[in-house]
Amino acid sequence: MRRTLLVGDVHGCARELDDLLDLVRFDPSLDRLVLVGDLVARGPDSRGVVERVMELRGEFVRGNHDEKVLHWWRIARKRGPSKADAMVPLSERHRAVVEALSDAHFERLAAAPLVLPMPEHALTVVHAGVDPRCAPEESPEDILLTVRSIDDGGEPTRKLLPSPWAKAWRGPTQLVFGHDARRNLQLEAFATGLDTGCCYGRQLTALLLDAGEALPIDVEARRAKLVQVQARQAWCPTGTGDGPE
Ligand SMILES: [Mn+2]
Repeated sequence: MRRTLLVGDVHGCARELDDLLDLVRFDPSLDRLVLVGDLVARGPDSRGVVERVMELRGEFVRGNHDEKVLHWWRIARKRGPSKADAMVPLSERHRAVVEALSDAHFERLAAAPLVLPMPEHALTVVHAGVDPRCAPEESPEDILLTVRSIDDGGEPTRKLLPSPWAKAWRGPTQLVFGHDARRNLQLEAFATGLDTGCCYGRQLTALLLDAGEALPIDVEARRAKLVQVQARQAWCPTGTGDGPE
């Protein structure tokens, strides 16, 4: 039976991605792999993750970490690595990623959209979220890549505040997203957050849907579609900032 596996933020955790694929007995000749972005950084093997996704012809939306290393690469390719270093200062974890990836890997990341509609499953994939006042396709790039909350003035922000954007999103589109490991699994009326902090030693979480199956609107029915593997270890310390790092 053909299925779609929608995977939360992998962040370089290639072994856990393999564990998840094994758990569901993923069949690359039949099944479809889709990721919510942030394939790279934090974990031990960003290159392995990108390679696996390319081998399996996986699809994904670009995450903020993917975009960070792409920003460096776009400049490096045209003007050289030292110009890129001057214009896009990299943290140690992003430096390790740009050193590990080949041009072919970067080209695959660069080809990923910010919004991936999946009408077959009555859902749309984004990395971080949307401005709940507009349709996903109309949300600004920065919001799609980094939003976490709605502030007191009603504006979307990357900060971790008491109101998650996902509670404010009233559909009608069901959104599947990642990015927000500190909130962990989120099952809202019209949004499902899959970042359960694998790179921090928690879990890698996915939704497993049959071909043509709409994402269940009922929260408990949706929960029944989740599959999860435990991280092999904590690969990086838990983040503290609200920034893009
Ligand atoms: Mn992210």
